[in-house]
Amino acid sequence: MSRKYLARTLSLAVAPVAVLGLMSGPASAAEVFGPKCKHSASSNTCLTIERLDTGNYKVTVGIDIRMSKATGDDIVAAANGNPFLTKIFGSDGPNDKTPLFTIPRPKISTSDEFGLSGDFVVEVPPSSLDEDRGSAEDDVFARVQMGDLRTEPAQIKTFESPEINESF
Ligand SMILES: [Ca+2]
Ligand SMILES: [Ca+2]
Repeated sequence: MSRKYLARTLSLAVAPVAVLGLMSGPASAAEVFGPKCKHSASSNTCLTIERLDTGNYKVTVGIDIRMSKATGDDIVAAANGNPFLTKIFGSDGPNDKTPLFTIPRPKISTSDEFGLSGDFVVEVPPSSLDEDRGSAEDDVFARVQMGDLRTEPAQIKTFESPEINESF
């Protein structure tokens, strides 16, 4: 390894620590769970949960569904601008899933690189994620449904993120 490369590697390794040092103020650093992503050849579905200084949680779901930009634009137009229905669920095993809340108003984009993409963000109180009351750990995941209304009947495709298992 050349000396120049080594020096660059060392400075890169040190940089993130310096940034973290600058960002952490007197308040405790924000706690982030995830992103937890389920990736396949045709889609990627991610869930991230971040504890805010207020005690609330910021819940973010992101999805990319592979297709051409043209197809994505057609699906969005056929659905009047929003083909998505996104909900956070609690899990108590494979046959026991309970919807907790919906995340409305996605930011939608289309591209040939990522296909049809949706970003969903909502801030909720801890009680919204406390699906196992009185127990230490809660099991939550995101379910995204995409409606393709170009055909009659409409086609609904369902995507799920992995679970985040934390005490909320
Ligand atoms: Ca549970
Ligand atoms: Ca709990």
